Amino acid sequence: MDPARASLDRALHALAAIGPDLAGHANRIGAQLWSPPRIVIVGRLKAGKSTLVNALIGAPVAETAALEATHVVSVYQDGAPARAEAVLLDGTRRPIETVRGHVTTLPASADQVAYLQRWLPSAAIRDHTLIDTPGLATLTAENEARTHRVLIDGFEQTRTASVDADAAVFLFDSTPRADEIAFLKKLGFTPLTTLGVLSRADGFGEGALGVRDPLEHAAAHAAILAARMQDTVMTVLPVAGLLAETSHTGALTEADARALAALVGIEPFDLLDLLDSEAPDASVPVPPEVRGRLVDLLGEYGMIHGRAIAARGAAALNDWLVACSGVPQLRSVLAHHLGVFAGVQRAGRIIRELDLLAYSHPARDRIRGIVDQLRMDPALHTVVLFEHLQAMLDADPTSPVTSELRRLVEQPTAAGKLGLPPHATVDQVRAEAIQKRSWAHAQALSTMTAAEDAALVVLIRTYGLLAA
Ligand SMILES: Nc1nc2c(ncn2[C@@H]2O[C@H](COP(=O)(O)OP(=O)(O)OP(=O)(O)O)[C@@H](O)[C@H]2O)c(=O)[nH]1
Ligand SMILES: [Mg+2]
Repeated sequence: MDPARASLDRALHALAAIGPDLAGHANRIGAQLWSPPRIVIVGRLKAGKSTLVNALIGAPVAETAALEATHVVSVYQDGAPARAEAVLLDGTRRPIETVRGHVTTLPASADQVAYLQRWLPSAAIRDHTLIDTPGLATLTAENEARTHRVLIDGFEQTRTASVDADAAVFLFDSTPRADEIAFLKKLGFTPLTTLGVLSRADGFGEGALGVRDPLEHAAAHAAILAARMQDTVMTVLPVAGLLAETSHTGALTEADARALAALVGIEPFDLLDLLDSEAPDASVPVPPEVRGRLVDLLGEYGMIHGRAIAARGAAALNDWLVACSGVPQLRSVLAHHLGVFAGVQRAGRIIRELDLLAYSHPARDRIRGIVDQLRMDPALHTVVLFEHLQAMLDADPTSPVTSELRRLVEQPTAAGKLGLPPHATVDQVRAEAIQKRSWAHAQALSTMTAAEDAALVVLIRTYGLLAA
């Protein structure tokens, strides 16, 4: 068990020991402690959200289509047997039939459904639950309203119907629009709990026929966007969701590889022409319906550039698709960064739930004692810093206190937390910590907001710990 979780678990046991009604609260809050963080996938209509969800889960469970596909928020969590429930706006739950993993009919009209909960036995979602959402700025106004309701309105109001996400993956296929960024800000995530994804990397820029390789171009553009959007996202990763879905869900067959290999030697431009035509052509070894299947699986980029690799078989083609997809890098960021900060955010939420109890319950003094002890616990130091970072991002995002807090939370080593290079000596670390502590003391004499007041108290303590 990680130390932060162990401390929270101990606190919940102490809470339960106070009285029988508090045992109920401890169980309710403990359920959050033991469930994996929730990551919500948001973005423009048709950005490729559901395709990416399928790739990450490793099975084609979310509906994807060229027309608007996702109508209700869907929560995908690890669990057996595979099953689904609709959670209605009034909090009631209704089981839903699935046919080979697909939801066929809803048990109520879509505007009565808060979200769908799906359980799938999949190791890929053991560490974080994924939430697929309807596209933003959708063709139908109701869909956008539904995303707002579950993520924003529902967030504060109806606990039963709210989705309670801990982090977000924000998808866009070019430069994000101002209204999308504004929506994202409303969700209340921090840059540490928001990952940008430049989707459809295989069609980026001039696309498959362009002079510049779209994957390389997308990677370069993602780096530019990451620098420009650092107040909103931790980083931006290029992802080719279609190639990811095909290669991660086992869709590709040996027959597909053979058919693709047979198209080798055709000029790219002629190949795309051929893909557009339905007519059988005796000179082409691959019939139109197989060509159609290949485009659906691989897209234009995958077809043009995959042909030579396909000659080595489906496994080689699959490996190449995985490498092109950007999913290995995405998984790594999910595991080592976004997932970690989602866990920090989750721990903070648990502490705030305890705060609420301390305000409202007759045993408030003893509960307050438990919470105060938690906030001083070294295992939860990052969680406390993160709470202050959230408050400062609201109160004064450009304050130097905010950037100090962000670095302290984000960097794993003492040198990194102080903005020093990784090879800094112990003496350098101590000197810098002492200097920063003096700086924080000086800042505390003239603060601009209550949030800054509170944050500086914790900064001073943190630099003291680092100096020691
Ligand atoms: N070429 C290419 N096509 C993609 C990619 N990602 C998704 N698509 C296609 O784009 C279409 C829409 O993808 P979805 O995953 O349904 O998009 P979505 O964001 O979930 O859409 P809504 O739920 O309607 O908002 C599908 O036909 C996908 O096959 C990609 O990386 N490359
Ligand atoms: Mg979708």
